[in-house]
Amino acid sequence: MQKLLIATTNAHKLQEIKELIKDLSLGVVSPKDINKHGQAEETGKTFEENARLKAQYWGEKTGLLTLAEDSGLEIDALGGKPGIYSARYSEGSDSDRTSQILKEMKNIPEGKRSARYCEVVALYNPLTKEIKTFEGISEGKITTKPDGGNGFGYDPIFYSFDLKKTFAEASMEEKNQISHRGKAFNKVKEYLVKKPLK
Ligand code: ITT
Repeated sequence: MQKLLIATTNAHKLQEIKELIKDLSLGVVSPKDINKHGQAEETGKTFEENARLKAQYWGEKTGLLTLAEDSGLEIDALGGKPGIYSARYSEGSDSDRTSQILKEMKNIPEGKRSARYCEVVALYNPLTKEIKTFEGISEGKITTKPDGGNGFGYDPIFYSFDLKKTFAEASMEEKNQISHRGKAFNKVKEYLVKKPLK
C-alpha cells in the first residue's frame, strides 16, 4: 500500500484529515509516526504559498507522497486578519487568541462580523516533484462570546452559516461535511481517485 504523509504538526488538523481521507487506500502517516522532525519555514504571503512550502519541505525530506495544508480565519472587519497569521496571531493558547479577537471586535455590530475559514492543501508527488493545490472556503461570522467545546483554534467563536451553530458546537462529522478542510479534501480525493500517481 502506498504511503501518504500528512505533513502537519497540528494534532487537531491531523485528526480531521485522517477522518476525511479514511476511505482512500493509502497508508496514512504523520512526520511523528516515521520519526521525522523539522519545521518548514512559512515565509509565503498567501495560504497557497505556505501550503506549497510545507509540502515541498516534507516531500523532499521523506521522498513520500505528501499532503500539507495552510489554513486560517479571515475576518472582514479586521481587514482579513488573522489570515495567514492565524496560528501565531498572539502569544499563548487557542483560547488566548479567541479572546484577543473578541476584544478587537468588541464594538463591531452584528451585521458587520462576517468571516471565513480558508484552506489550501498542497499535494507533492515524489516521482515528478510536482505540487498540485486544492482550495476550500467556509463562510460564517464571529460570535460575541465563545460557544461549544469541540474542535480547536477559533471554532468556539466561528458561527457557521451552513450549520447554524459554531464549529465548536458541531461534531467532527458535521464540521467535516461543510468545512474549508472538508471541501478542499473532497477535491484532493476526487483527484487521487481519478489520477493514480505515476
Ligand atoms: P501546521 O503548519 O504544522 O500544519 P499550524 O496549526 O501551524 O500547523 P497553520 O499555519 O495552517 O497550521 O495555521 C492554521 C491556524 O488557523 C490554526 O492553528 C488555527 O488557529 C486556525 N484554523 C485553521 N483551521 C481551523 C479550524 O478548522 N478550526 C479552528 N481553527 C482553525
